[in-house]
Amino acid sequence: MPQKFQNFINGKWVDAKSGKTFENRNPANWDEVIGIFPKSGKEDVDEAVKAARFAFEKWRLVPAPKRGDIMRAIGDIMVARKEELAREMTREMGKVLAETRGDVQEGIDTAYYASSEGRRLFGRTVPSELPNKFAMAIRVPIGVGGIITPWNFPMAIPTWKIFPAVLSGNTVVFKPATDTPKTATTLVEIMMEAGIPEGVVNIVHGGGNEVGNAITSHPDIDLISFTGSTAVGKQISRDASDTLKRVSLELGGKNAQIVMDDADLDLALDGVLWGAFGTTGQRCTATSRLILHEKIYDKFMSTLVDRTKKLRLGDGLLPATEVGPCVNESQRKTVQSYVEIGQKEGARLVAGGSIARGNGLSKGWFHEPTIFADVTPEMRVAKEEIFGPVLSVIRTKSLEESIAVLNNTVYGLSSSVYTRDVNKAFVAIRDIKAGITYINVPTIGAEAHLPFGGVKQTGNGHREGGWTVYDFFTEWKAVYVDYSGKLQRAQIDNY
Ligand code: UN1
Repeated sequence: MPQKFQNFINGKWVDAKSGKTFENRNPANWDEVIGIFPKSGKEDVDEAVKAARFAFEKWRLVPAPKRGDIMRAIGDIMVARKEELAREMTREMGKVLAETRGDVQEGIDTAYYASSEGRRLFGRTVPSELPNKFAMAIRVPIGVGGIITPWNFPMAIPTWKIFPAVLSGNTVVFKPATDTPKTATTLVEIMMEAGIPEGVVNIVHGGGNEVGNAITSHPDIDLISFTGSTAVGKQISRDASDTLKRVSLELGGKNAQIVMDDADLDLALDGVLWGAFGTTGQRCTATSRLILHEKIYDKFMSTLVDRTKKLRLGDGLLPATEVGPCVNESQRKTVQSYVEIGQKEGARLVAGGSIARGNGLSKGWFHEPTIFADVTPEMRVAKEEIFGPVLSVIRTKSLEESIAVLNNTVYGLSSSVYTRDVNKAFVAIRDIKAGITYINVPTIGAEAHLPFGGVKQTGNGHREGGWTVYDFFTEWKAVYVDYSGKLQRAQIDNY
């Protein structure tokens, strides 16, 4: 019998009020049920928000360094359980073990960063324009946060949001993706074990239409942090506008790697293979376009195609596997539909293009790593996010043209340039429109202590990661203390 899981509301494990459930299966072997989870609705969200609102009044008064101590304890538990967590995550969403270990590591890094931020949360003191008057700005927590997360980084992304939210003194209602409810549940268990008080973190499982919508339109939720598709992000933005919630959106990408003719081609090749087919292309930072200088185009393509065809697909728990399955059937269908679109548009299919069959692959959502050559910037496969193992290759003549092609998208998350010419590198850093630019590094692999996020339709201007995420989860309060003992009128008595 598959294990049954519950929501966690106000410190108690509970079923959905409706009693409904949904199943979660292993994408590498759909016969294997990971667990049965509550299919919650608005009434469950209401309970969770009530608990979070109540808990907030106490939690906001706990000194931030003390909250940081709990974060450190969370990190310590994650370190001790890293291998077990990674295995559970690979079973649940399919990416290879080395990558789920990395995903846990990002969570650990985020926990320790949050722990140390408990002793910073810096405000500012500034001089007042009047004598005997003190002026400062301090950070204060905001209230209840709605946390809505995707399946592709089932540990790291929830931690990016929940740890800084909670460290800052907020409480949260957490809705994880329905493809990765188990990892999310384990994360909540770890937080409780480390000493997070009841009501501070609540988890409500279920779909976007029921649980997600109830969160984004809830009058008693103050902020929303969401990672997912641009279409859903726009809808959240609209829903949240009625109650003027603060909203942080991390959305789609159509990231490109440029390879100049002066680049170290072996390095660039390793980079694009990892960026395009690591995580089966299912990262918002994945390399979806390769922009190749014409002088090296043919040579680079022939090795790229060879190496791509040799990539070993399989269950991510097996040590030889390099590329895991797509997360579910609908994701694989999207990939298949783009393979058709690319061919109809006249792109040349040079690797992959089909559902992967063969030993050990028949019961999973596997798709071959796929490359389209001779793609032009106007094709849909050059512009739209696919979120799967598909790479579109575009030929260019110069750095300027390469940057123009790279910028020719509504998205602006990650970008990469391979060159040995420092002048070219700095022109690229200046002119590329993206939240992240890598030089001689693939488009994936952001570190947890730097700002993470994108420009244009990749987001709405906020950043996760590092110190920047604390700007989202705190409000600035300006404080003036007049110790002159008399009424001093600013802008009037002093001028
Ligand atoms: C994502 O795909 O949503 O930079 C996050 C990276 C990872 C995070 C990806 N550290 O590729």
